[in-house]
Amino acid sequence: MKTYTMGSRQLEMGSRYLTELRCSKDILQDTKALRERLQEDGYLFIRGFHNREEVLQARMEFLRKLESMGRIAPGTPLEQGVIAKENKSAMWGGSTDQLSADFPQFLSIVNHPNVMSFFERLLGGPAMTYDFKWPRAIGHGGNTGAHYDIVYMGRGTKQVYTMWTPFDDVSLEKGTLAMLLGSQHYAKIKETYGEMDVDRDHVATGWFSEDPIEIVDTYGGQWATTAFEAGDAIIFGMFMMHASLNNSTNQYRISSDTRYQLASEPVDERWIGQKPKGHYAWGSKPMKSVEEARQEWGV
Ligand SMILES: O=C(O)CCC(=O)C(=O)O
Repeated sequence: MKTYTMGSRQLEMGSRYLTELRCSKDILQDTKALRERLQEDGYLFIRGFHNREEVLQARMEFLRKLESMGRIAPGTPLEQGVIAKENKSAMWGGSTDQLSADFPQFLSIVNHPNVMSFFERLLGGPAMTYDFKWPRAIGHGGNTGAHYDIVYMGRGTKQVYTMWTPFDDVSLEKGTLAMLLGSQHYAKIKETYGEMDVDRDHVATGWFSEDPIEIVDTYGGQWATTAFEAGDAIIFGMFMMHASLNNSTNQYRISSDTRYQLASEPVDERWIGQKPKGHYAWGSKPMKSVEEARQEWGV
Protein backbone atom coordinates (compact mmCIF):
# COMPACT_ATOMS: atom_id res chain seq x y z
CA MET A 1 0.00 0.00 0.00
CA LYS A 2 1.26 3.49 -0.80
CA THR A 3 1.61 6.16 1.83
CA TYR A 4 1.27 9.90 1.36
CA THR A 5 2.30 12.87 3.44
CA MET A 6 -0.25 15.18 5.02
CA GLY A 7 1.26 17.74 7.39
CA SER A 8 3.75 15.75 9.43
CA ARG A 9 1.81 12.50 9.12
CA GLN A 10 1.99 9.58 6.73
CA LEU A 11 -1.39 8.21 5.59
CA GLU A 12 -1.77 4.89 3.85
CA MET A 13 -4.19 4.75 0.91
CA GLY A 14 -6.88 2.18 1.66
CA SER A 15 -6.46 2.45 5.43
CA ARG A 16 -9.01 3.73 7.95
CA TYR A 17 -7.47 7.19 7.47
CA LEU A 18 -7.44 7.53 3.68
CA THR A 19 -9.61 6.38 0.80
CA GLU A 20 -10.56 7.35 -2.77
CA LEU A 21 -13.11 10.03 -3.69
CA ARG A 22 -16.31 8.90 -5.37
CA CYS A 23 -16.83 10.32 -8.89
CA SER A 24 -20.25 11.76 -9.76
CA LYS A 25 -19.70 12.21 -13.49
CA ASP A 26 -22.30 9.51 -14.25
CA ILE A 27 -25.08 11.54 -12.58
CA LEU A 28 -24.01 14.94 -13.90
CA GLN A 29 -27.26 15.51 -15.82
CA ASP A 30 -29.51 14.23 -13.02
CA THR A 31 -30.07 17.21 -10.72
CA LYS A 32 -32.02 15.26 -8.09
CA ALA A 33 -29.30 12.63 -7.87
CA LEU A 34 -26.62 15.35 -7.62
CA ARG A 35 -28.41 16.99 -4.72
CA GLU A 36 -28.82 13.66 -2.94
CA ARG A 37 -25.15 12.83 -3.49
CA LEU A 38 -24.05 16.23 -2.18
CA GLN A 39 -26.24 15.71 0.87
CA GLU A 40 -24.96 12.21 1.45
CA ASP A 41 -21.23 12.57 0.68
CA GLY A 42 -20.74 16.28 1.38
CA TYR A 43 -19.03 16.82 -1.99
CA LEU A 44 -19.35 16.26 -5.73
CA PHE A 45 -16.22 15.14 -7.52
CA ILE A 46 -16.67 15.42 -11.28
CA ARG A 47 -14.05 14.25 -13.71
CA GLY A 48 -13.94 16.20 -16.96
CA PHE A 49 -16.15 18.98 -15.59
CA HIS A 50 -14.13 21.62 -17.46
CA ASN A 51 -12.62 21.53 -20.93
CA ARG A 52 -9.21 19.93 -20.43
CA GLU A 53 -7.47 21.88 -23.22
CA GLU A 54 -8.69 25.21 -21.83
CA VAL A 55 -7.52 24.22 -18.35
CA LEU A 56 -4.08 23.42 -19.73
CA GLN A 57 -4.01 26.80 -21.52
CA ALA A 58 -4.86 28.52 -18.22
CA ARG A 59 -2.04 26.58 -16.61
CA MET A 60 0.37 28.36 -18.96
CA GLU A 61 -0.92 31.75 -17.77
CA PHE A 62 0.08 30.81 -14.22
CA LEU A 63 3.41 29.40 -15.32
CA ARG A 64 4.28 32.54 -17.27
CA LYS A 65 3.39 34.61 -14.23
CA LEU A 66 5.57 32.42 -12.00
CA GLU A 67 8.41 32.80 -14.49
CA SER A 68 8.07 36.60 -14.47
CA MET A 69 8.27 36.46 -10.66
CA GLY A 70 11.53 34.47 -10.85
CA ARG A 71 9.93 31.41 -9.29
CA ILE A 72 10.70 28.86 -12.03
CA ALA A 73 14.03 27.03 -11.93
CA PRO A 74 16.23 28.57 -14.65
CA GLY A 75 16.95 26.39 -17.65
CA THR A 76 13.97 24.05 -17.12
CA PRO A 77 11.04 23.70 -19.56
CA LEU A 78 8.31 26.11 -18.47
CA GLU A 79 5.55 23.50 -19.00
CA GLN A 80 7.02 21.41 -16.18
CA GLY A 81 6.65 24.18 -13.61
CA VAL A 82 9.88 23.28 -11.81
CA ILE A 83 10.22 25.23 -8.58
CA ALA A 84 13.20 27.62 -8.24
CA LYS A 85 15.53 27.05 -5.30
CA GLU A 86 13.90 29.80 -3.19
CA ASN A 87 10.81 27.51 -3.15
CA LYS A 88 8.16 30.22 -2.75
CA SER A 89 4.44 29.52 -3.08
CA ALA A 90 2.15 32.13 -4.67
CA MET A 91 -1.46 33.27 -4.31
CA TRP A 92 -3.06 35.74 -6.68
CA GLY A 93 -6.38 36.80 -5.16
CA GLY A 94 -7.45 40.42 -5.43
CA SER A 95 -8.88 42.85 -7.93
CA THR A 96 -10.89 41.65 -10.87
CA ASP A 97 -8.91 43.96 -13.19
CA GLN A 98 -5.64 42.36 -12.16
CA LEU A 99 -7.01 38.84 -12.58
CA SER A 100 -8.47 39.71 -16.01
CA ALA A 101 -5.15 41.20 -17.10
CA ASP A 102 -3.00 38.30 -15.87
CA PHE A 103 -5.24 35.25 -16.15
CA PRO A 104 -8.10 35.77 -18.65
CA GLN A 105 -8.26 32.09 -19.59
CA PHE A 106 -8.44 31.11 -15.93
CA LEU A 107 -11.34 33.50 -15.34
CA SER A 108 -13.20 32.22 -18.39
CA ILE A 109 -13.01 28.68 -16.98
CA VAL A 110 -14.20 29.37 -13.44
CA ASN A 111 -16.86 31.87 -14.60
CA HIS A 112 -17.87 29.76 -17.60
CA PRO A 113 -21.59 29.68 -18.53
CA ASN A 114 -21.47 25.89 -18.05
CA VAL A 115 -20.22 26.33 -14.48
CA MET A 116 -22.86 28.97 -13.73
CA SER A 117 -25.66 26.90 -15.22
CA PHE A 118 -24.47 23.87 -13.24
CA PHE A 119 -24.83 25.85 -9.99
CA GLU A 120 -28.14 27.31 -11.16
CA ARG A 121 -29.44 23.78 -11.65
CA LEU A 122 -27.95 22.46 -8.41
CA LEU A 123 -29.15 25.36 -6.26
CA GLY A 124 -32.48 25.90 -8.00
CA GLY A 125 -32.14 29.53 -9.15
CA PRO A 126 -29.80 32.06 -10.78
CA ALA A 127 -26.31 31.69 -9.33
CA MET A 128 -23.51 34.18 -8.71
CA THR A 129 -19.80 33.73 -8.14
CA TYR A 130 -17.59 35.77 -5.81
CA ASP A 131 -15.45 38.22 -7.81
CA PHE A 132 -12.54 37.33 -5.54
CA LYS A 133 -10.81 34.12 -6.68
CA TRP A 134 -8.13 32.09 -4.99
CA PRO A 135 -5.66 30.78 -7.60
CA ARG A 136 -2.46 29.43 -6.06
CA ALA A 137 0.82 27.70 -6.83
CA ILE A 138 2.06 25.53 -3.98
CA GLY A 139 5.76 24.92 -3.60
CA HIS A 140 7.64 21.89 -2.34
CA GLY A 141 6.50 20.75 1.11
CA GLY A 142 3.47 23.07 1.11
CA ASN A 143 0.10 21.88 2.37
CA THR A 144 -3.17 23.26 3.69
CA GLY A 145 -4.41 22.34 7.17
CA ALA A 146 -7.89 21.01 7.94
CA HIS A 147 -10.60 23.67 7.93
CA TYR A 148 -14.19 24.62 7.16
CA ASP A 149 -14.45 27.43 4.59
CA ILE A 150 -17.21 29.11 6.61
CA VAL A 151 -14.63 30.74 8.93
CA TYR A 152 -13.38 32.81 5.98
CA MET A 153 -16.66 33.59 4.22
CA GLY A 154 -19.59 33.25 6.61
CA ARG A 155 -21.14 36.74 6.52
CA GLY A 156 -23.77 36.05 3.91
CA THR A 157 -25.74 32.90 3.22
CA LYS A 158 -24.22 29.69 4.56
CA GLN A 159 -25.23 28.00 1.30
CA VAL A 160 -22.00 28.90 -0.48
CA TYR A 161 -20.14 26.26 -2.46
CA THR A 162 -16.43 25.98 -3.15
CA MET A 163 -15.21 24.60 -6.46
CA TRP A 164 -11.58 23.43 -6.38
CA THR A 165 -9.99 23.15 -9.81
CA PRO A 166 -6.52 21.71 -10.49
CA PHE A 167 -4.69 23.27 -13.45
CA ASP A 168 -2.77 20.16 -14.35
CA ASP A 169 -2.84 16.44 -13.75
CA VAL A 170 -2.13 16.43 -10.01
CA SER A 171 -0.85 13.21 -8.47
CA LEU A 172 -1.28 12.64 -4.74
CA GLU A 173 2.45 13.32 -4.34
CA LYS A 174 1.88 16.78 -5.79
CA GLY A 175 -0.53 17.69 -3.00
CA THR A 176 -4.15 16.98 -3.94
CA LEU A 177 -7.16 18.28 -2.03
CA ALA A 178 -8.72 15.83 0.43
CA MET A 179 -12.21 15.79 1.95
CA LEU A 180 -12.81 14.61 5.50
CA LEU A 181 -15.80 12.31 4.97
CA GLY A 182 -18.39 12.74 7.72
CA SER A 183 -17.05 16.11 8.90
CA GLN A 184 -20.24 17.81 7.71
CA HIS A 185 -21.91 16.13 10.70
CA TYR A 186 -19.47 17.18 13.45
CA ALA A 187 -22.17 18.96 15.50
CA LYS A 188 -19.98 20.34 18.29
CA ILE A 189 -17.29 21.57 15.91
CA LYS A 190 -19.90 23.27 13.71
CA GLU A 191 -21.35 25.06 16.76
CA THR A 192 -17.96 26.32 17.97
CA TYR A 193 -15.17 26.49 15.40
CA GLY A 194 -17.84 26.69 12.68
CA GLU A 195 -19.12 29.98 14.16
CA MET A 196 -15.71 31.60 14.01
CA ASP A 197 -14.97 34.55 11.71
CA VAL A 198 -11.26 35.16 11.20
CA ASP A 199 -11.66 38.93 10.75
CA ARG A 200 -13.60 39.19 14.01
CA ASP A 201 -11.87 36.56 16.14
CA HIS A 202 -8.22 36.83 15.07
CA VAL A 203 -7.48 33.14 15.34
CA ALA A 204 -4.24 32.24 13.58
CA THR A 205 -4.42 30.34 10.28
CA GLY A 206 -8.16 29.63 10.55
CA TRP A 207 -7.31 25.93 10.35
CA PHE A 208 -8.95 23.64 12.88
CA SER A 209 -6.01 21.26 12.92
CA GLU A 210 -2.77 20.49 11.16
CA ASP A 211 -2.93 16.88 12.31
CA PRO A 212 -5.15 14.77 10.03
CA ILE A 213 -4.96 11.72 12.31
CA GLU A 214 -5.90 13.54 15.49
CA ILE A 215 -9.25 14.63 13.97
CA VAL A 216 -10.14 11.15 12.72
CA ASP A 217 -9.17 9.51 16.02
CA THR A 218 -11.18 12.03 18.05
CA TYR A 219 -14.21 12.69 15.86
CA GLY A 220 -14.34 9.85 13.36
CA GLY A 221 -14.43 10.11 9.57
CA GLN A 222 -11.92 9.29 6.87
CA TRP A 223 -9.90 11.42 4.46
CA ALA A 224 -10.62 10.95 0.75
CA THR A 225 -8.69 12.15 -2.26
CA THR A 226 -7.68 11.00 -5.73
CA ALA A 227 -5.19 11.61 -8.52
CA PHE A 228 -6.82 14.60 -10.22
CA GLU A 229 -6.66 15.27 -13.95
CA ALA A 230 -6.75 18.63 -15.70
CA GLY A 231 -10.48 19.26 -16.31
CA ASP A 232 -11.65 17.72 -13.03
CA ALA A 233 -13.40 19.70 -10.30
CA ILE A 234 -14.58 19.05 -6.78
CA ILE A 235 -17.45 20.98 -5.24
CA PHE A 236 -18.35 21.11 -1.54
CA GLY A 237 -20.16 23.18 1.07
CA MET A 238 -18.97 25.49 3.82
CA PHE A 239 -19.08 22.82 6.54
CA MET A 240 -17.03 20.15 4.82
CA MET A 241 -13.62 19.84 6.47
CA HIS A 242 -10.85 19.66 3.89
CA ALA A 243 -7.09 19.93 3.68
CA SER A 244 -4.38 19.10 1.20
CA LEU A 245 -1.67 16.52 1.01
CA ASN A 246 1.87 17.89 0.91
CA ASN A 247 3.49 18.72 -2.37
CA SER A 248 6.40 16.29 -2.23
CA THR A 249 7.59 17.01 -5.77
CA ASN A 250 9.86 19.68 -7.24
CA GLN A 251 7.03 21.04 -9.46
CA TYR A 252 4.36 23.59 -8.53
CA ARG A 253 0.88 22.34 -7.71
CA ILE A 254 -1.38 24.89 -9.41
CA SER A 255 -5.06 25.05 -8.51
CA SER A 256 -7.82 27.49 -7.66
CA ASP A 257 -10.73 27.69 -5.29
CA THR A 258 -13.73 29.75 -6.37
CA ARG A 259 -17.15 30.31 -4.80
CA TYR A 260 -20.80 30.12 -5.92
CA GLN A 261 -24.19 30.74 -4.34
CA LEU A 262 -27.76 31.73 -5.20
CA ALA A 263 -27.83 35.32 -6.48
CA SER A 264 -30.98 35.95 -4.42
CA GLU A 265 -29.29 35.22 -1.07
CA PRO A 266 -27.19 37.56 1.09
CA VAL A 267 -23.54 37.67 0.05
CA ASP A 268 -20.42 38.17 2.17
CA GLU A 269 -19.39 41.68 1.12
CA ARG A 270 -15.65 41.00 1.55
CA TRP A 271 -15.53 39.01 -1.67
CA ILE A 272 -17.43 41.02 -4.26
CA GLY A 273 -16.81 44.10 -6.43
CA GLN A 274 -14.00 45.26 -8.70
CA LYS A 275 -11.61 45.46 -5.74
CA PRO A 276 -12.97 43.15 -3.05
CA LYS A 277 -12.05 44.13 0.48
CA GLY A 278 -10.88 40.63 1.42
CA HIS A 279 -9.71 39.84 4.96
CA TYR A 280 -9.51 43.42 6.24
CA ALA A 281 -8.81 42.80 9.94
CA TRP A 282 -7.40 39.30 10.30
CA GLY A 283 -3.83 39.59 11.59
CA SER A 284 -4.20 43.27 12.58
CA LYS A 285 -4.41 42.44 16.29
CA PRO A 286 -2.53 39.88 18.36
CA MET A 287 -3.63 36.48 17.20
CA LYS A 288 -5.00 33.72 19.33
CA SER A 289 -3.73 30.23 18.54
CA VAL A 290 -6.26 27.66 17.43
CA GLU A 291 -5.13 25.43 20.32
CA GLU A 292 -6.19 28.17 22.77
CA ALA A 293 -9.47 28.70 20.94
CA ARG A 294 -10.17 24.95 20.89
CA GLN A 295 -9.67 24.77 24.65
CA GLU A 296 -12.25 27.53 25.10
CA TRP A 297 -14.67 25.81 22.74
CA GLY A 298 -14.12 22.41 24.37
CA VAL A 299 -13.34 20.67 21.06
O1 LIG B 1 -5.66 24.26 -2.49
C1 LIG B 1 -5.49 24.19 -1.29
O2 LIG B 1 -4.43 23.80 -0.78
C2 LIG B 1 -6.57 24.59 -0.34
C3 LIG B 1 -7.87 24.85 -1.02
C4 LIG B 1 -8.98 25.13 -0.07
O3 LIG B 1 -8.83 25.20 1.11
C5 LIG B 1 -10.32 25.33 -0.64
O4 LIG B 1 -10.53 24.99 -1.80
O5 LIG B 1 -11.19 25.82 0.10
